[in-house]
Amino acid sequence: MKKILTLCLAVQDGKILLGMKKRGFGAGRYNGFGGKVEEGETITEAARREMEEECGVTITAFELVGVHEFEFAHERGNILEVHVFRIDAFGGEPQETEEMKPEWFALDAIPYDTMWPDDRYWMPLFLAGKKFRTKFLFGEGDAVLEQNIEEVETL
Ligand code: 6U4
Repeated sequence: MKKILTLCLAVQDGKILLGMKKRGFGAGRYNGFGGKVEEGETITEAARREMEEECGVTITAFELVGVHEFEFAHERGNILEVHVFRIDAFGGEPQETEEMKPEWFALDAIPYDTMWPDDRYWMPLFLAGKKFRTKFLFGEGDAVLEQNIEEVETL
């Protein structure tokens, strides 16, 4: 089974916008904004909706830059396919919501220790403006057991 999710990362003036997830899957970690694609919506529509729901801003310029496939050792075959968008412009000011507390980080001070453990491996490609496809297998405590990161021309 495959679940399709979105992950939106806004970069502006040498900073990246992350959110501290306050509840649910990944709570206690900084991450981009996003979530499950709902029935009847496109992946792009889902990304827009999640940015509005989770930090109250409206995307005005974006690009799909990566696709991850995440799998957990305790449930092999259950794939999270996460579509990563770089958000180049948005309307409004990021606001704290019930789900996320937004915060800007300098690009050389990304809080990898409090993020998903895969992020430190692919974020450099993202920050270099590259496109990528990855596969990660997570074990106990979300440790990275296997990883494959491929730079691609198009997605
Ligand atoms: P509900 O329960 O419907 O509110 P929803 O907000 O739709 O959930 P959620 O919170 O499960 O979805 O989304 C998880 C978010 O975490 C998505 O943006 C994808 C992202 N994500 C999941 N695994 C990740 C990982 N290993 N590394 C990463 N982001 C991950 O950087």
